[in-house]
Amino acid sequence: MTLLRRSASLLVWLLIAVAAFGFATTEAVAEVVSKYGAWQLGPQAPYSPVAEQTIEFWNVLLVIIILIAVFVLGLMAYVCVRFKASNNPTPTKTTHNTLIEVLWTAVPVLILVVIAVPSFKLLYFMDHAVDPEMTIKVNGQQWSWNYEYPDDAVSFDSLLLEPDEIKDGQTYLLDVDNPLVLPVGKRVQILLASDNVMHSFFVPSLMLQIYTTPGRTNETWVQVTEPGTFYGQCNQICGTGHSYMPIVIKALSEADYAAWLKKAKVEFAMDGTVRPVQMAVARQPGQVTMPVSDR
Ligand SMILES: [Cu+2]
Repeated sequence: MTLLRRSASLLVWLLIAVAAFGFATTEAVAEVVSKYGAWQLGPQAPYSPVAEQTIEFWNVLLVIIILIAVFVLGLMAYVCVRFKASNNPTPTKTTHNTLIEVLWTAVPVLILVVIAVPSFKLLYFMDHAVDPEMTIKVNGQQWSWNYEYPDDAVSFDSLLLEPDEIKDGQTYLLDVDNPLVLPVGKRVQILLASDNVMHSFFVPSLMLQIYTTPGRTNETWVQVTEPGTFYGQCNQICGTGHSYMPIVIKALSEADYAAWLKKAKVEFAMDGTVRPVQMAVARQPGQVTMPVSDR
């Protein structure tokens, strides 16, 4: 009996060990899938140099903000107790104190100057790619995104997947038919414009957030650090189809990217014609998403 019990418990432990090893290996091979989780607090994990530096700066600001909030709260609590009528029956008639007034002006200014230094450094760092290795053109449309690879004459629309097109592991309103595919580790210059109204190209885990504006070209850059899928959305209220133009960036290793590009050059070859400007199309009452022909 004991022998039976012992071998049963041994078997259970063996199964647990195998399961744990299985999890560990899938964990190591699994690619990054970056989207907001349920009950998530704070920003998404960073997967680009700009995102990494932004999160570092965000953490520094968090410490400064908490220190200031605790200091002000403590000061208020002290004043409430120390100077309440029962503890301080005859209040002083003081109205000015030069030292304190200079201090409460100078100290906040100093704090802002200290914050401004890393803030400007980061702003200039994220402004544009230094020596970009490739260029992507992003065009906002009503209501989808168009991606263009000018160096390779590749261009395609990226359309929302309708509920009946969603497969296992995909999310309605986040997944698209053709994601923007990028090679991992390459410094990519991104030029953005719009066909019609203002949109905003927003991918939080890569810290991309920039307007696409009709009639002008904006610039940003990205260098994805890990292979994976990174989700974002248009976050400028741009019209009735605003919720139906998510962004998916798929980062592939150099070899996988080369293989994708070879296929894309056939499937998404630019024919040299200029795309017509799309006009806004009113939706029918009760219609949930834009018909594909109108996007
Ligand atoms: Cu939009």
